[in-house]
Amino acid sequence: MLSQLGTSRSAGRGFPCLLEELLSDATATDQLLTLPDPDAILVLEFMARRKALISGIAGQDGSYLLEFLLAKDYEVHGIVRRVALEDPEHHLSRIINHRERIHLHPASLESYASLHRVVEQVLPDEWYHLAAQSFVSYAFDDESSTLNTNINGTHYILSALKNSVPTCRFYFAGSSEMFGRADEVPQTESTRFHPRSTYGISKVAGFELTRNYREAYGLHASSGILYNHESPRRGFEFVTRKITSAVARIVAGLQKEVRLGNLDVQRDWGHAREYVEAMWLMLQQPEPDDYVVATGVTHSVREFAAAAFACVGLDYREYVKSDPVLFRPTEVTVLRGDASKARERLGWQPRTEFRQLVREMVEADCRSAGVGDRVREVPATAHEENAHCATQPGD
Ligand code: NDP
Ligand code: GDR
Repeated sequence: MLSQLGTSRSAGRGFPCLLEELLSDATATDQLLTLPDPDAILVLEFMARRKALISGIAGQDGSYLLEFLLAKDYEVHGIVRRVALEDPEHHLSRIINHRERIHLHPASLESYASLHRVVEQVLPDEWYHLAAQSFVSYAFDDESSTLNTNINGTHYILSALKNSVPTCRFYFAGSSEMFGRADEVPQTESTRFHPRSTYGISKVAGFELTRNYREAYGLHASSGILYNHESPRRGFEFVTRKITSAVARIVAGLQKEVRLGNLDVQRDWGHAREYVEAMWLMLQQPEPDDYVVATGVTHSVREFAAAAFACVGLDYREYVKSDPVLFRPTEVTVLRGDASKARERLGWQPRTEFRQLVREMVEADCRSAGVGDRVREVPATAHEENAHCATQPGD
């Protein structure tokens, strides 16, 4: 039986099932006992290798999470849309380097059948549900598809897990956009939700579905209420990457200016690489729960632009234009999270400061544009000294 473990595992049978079979098979147990220690340990390690499934594996967070899980020796599976498998160069650029080490499955949030099939094939130990229509502005252009994709997709996954592998631990990617026009600053897990877009509404629905499956069916289902987190892998439509890629193109002489919307909104920006660690920590807790994940420090879009242009010695005021066409019909003017619970219970805290994050993004974009040598050290500017803090990270 020991020799069959490999086949059984690739056929998608989970650790508890294999262990049960092994213990009920006297010959296999005897065989294991006679193996030299290192071999027996190898076999047990192989069997204990946990299986994680990431929906949205090809997105910013999915790409960091898969690297984090591979480093922890997980067997990593991911869901991508079929078109991504057909055209990996364009759709899988963030994860292409890991293609040989992960298992990709075609499925769509719009299709219960496709998600159910993947659940049955993989029988995961942990599911990180990151896939979503994640661009808030787009939610104003197409409310129905945002609601359908985000709400139904979450429901389909929870339902498939309940039916096929109820022991699987589940993470839902909630968002600070659920707070929207918040009654208080900073926001905690008990702040009332007041979403300002169908995106925010869809995330509140996903959050409530997750809570309901936890309470009704005993699923180990947790939600992270994550604030904006960025990186050089951020999509180009989000304001931070729009700014840093514009900086690089302007320096390279490919663009003259960048048009943004409301420059005065404030966000609590952290680094994506650190935020995926919080997701994992949530699923390692004995009990499922919900956690705010944030830095506790806010900056305005204007401050982000000033810091980004300063990295290449330019004054943002000469290049950034605020265009009312790009304002949102309902804006969330300020978001700042209080991650005390995550710090106390998960031992999580942010490590990258605002200026480091901006610089890392500008540097990466400038390198890609062939003007990496233009990035320089920038002293803290007045803008950054004016950062709005209710709680300093690490307090
Ligand atoms: P991305 O937009 O980078 O990634 C989202 C992923 O979801 C993409 O890989 C996308 O695939 C996939 N996806 C979208 N629609 C579908 C669909 N119908 N079927 C299958 N897959 C689909 O987002 P992030 O990585 O930044 O965020 C991850 C999650 O966290 C999202 O749910 C987001 O809403 C949430 N979140 C993000 C925050 C942030 O600041 N980054 C903050 C709080 C919450 P494709 O490439 O094919 O479109
Ligand atoms: P957000 O991120 O909507 O917070 O959602 P985004 O970067 O799109 O906007 C942040 C703030 O900047 C303002 N803004 C602009 N935004 C964009 N995209 N383009 C512009 O030109 C521009 N000018 C000003 C916006 O109005 C907004 O106030 C992100 C996503 O990752 C969500 O999935 C996630 O849930 C939230 O963060 C937390």
